Amino acid sequence: MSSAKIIGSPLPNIPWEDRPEGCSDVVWRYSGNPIIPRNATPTSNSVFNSAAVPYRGKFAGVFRADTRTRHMQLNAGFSDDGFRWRINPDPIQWILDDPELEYPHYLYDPRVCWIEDRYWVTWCNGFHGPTIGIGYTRDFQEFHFLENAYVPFNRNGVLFPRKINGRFMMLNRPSDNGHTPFGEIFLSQSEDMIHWGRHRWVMRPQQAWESTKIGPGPVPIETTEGWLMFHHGVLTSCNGFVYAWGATLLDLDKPWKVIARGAPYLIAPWMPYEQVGDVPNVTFPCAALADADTGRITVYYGCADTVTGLAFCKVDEVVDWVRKNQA
Ligand code: BMA
Repeated sequence: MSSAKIIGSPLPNIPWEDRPEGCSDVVWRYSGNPIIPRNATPTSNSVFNSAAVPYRGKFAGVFRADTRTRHMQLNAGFSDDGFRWRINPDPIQWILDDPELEYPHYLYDPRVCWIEDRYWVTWCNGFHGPTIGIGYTRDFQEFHFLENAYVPFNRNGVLFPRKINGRFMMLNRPSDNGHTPFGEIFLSQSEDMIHWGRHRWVMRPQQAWESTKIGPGPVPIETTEGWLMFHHGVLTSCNGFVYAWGATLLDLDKPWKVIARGAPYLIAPWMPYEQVGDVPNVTFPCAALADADTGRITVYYGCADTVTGLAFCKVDEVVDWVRKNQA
């Protein structure tokens, strides 16, 4: 068994449920899934692919709460325990620091990442096609939209939770304007969160379950054995896309270098709430909480583009699994 430990803060109130008896899976689902229903606000069509973080002893987050006009928007939300969420009925009103910036045409698949002094928010931003928008908040009330990191098209901008070698780093997934039939993971670097360059290639689809495209999921978790990255992978079946997720270890100093990659998926759409919804057969992780004291990790993932679920694992077990299940 690996002795991997989380490098980070304790989170004694991490939402948690022990692995069910008789289950030998490395990652297991919460028995109360889904935790957020599609009608969590009076006007929401669906609440999924969303990001939660520890906030002032409790939890806060940025939620993809598509409306009943099917507009894609982000709403802030709050929780005492990480399980039961109050999602604001109104979307985030972005403050544009540069008036020449265009107000986001649409917003989806947010990630939230605490770095140094604030919560950074990244999302897939409508800017004449999808690209990565970057904003920040300190209190989940006032949100500033800083800039688009890239020209279109890109999806899945995922920051690392600290500077590495003096630079901010962001995993991302160049794409096209539609339901992209390809996708590999890249990493871009920045000194100021505005200008992104020094692009490095990270990895391509490898296994059948991810053969169409892959993309980064939650903010990577720093461990004693490397950055633990969960990623989603997409298979094209005779009946459409199937979204599952797996895990990879990245080098701590050069996080574009893969140390070890688990070949099988960890979670795939097996449950009815993952198989039935607005987009069938989707499990899509966007956030993870981690407790450095116990090694517990809790993942928030979107289910069938409709509701939000939780899954659990332990850092030593998942790192061990990645190392033992390489292709
Ligand atoms: C992707 C994004 C995700 C979504 C997935 C499945 O391209 O739009 O938000 O979960 O497709 O529909």
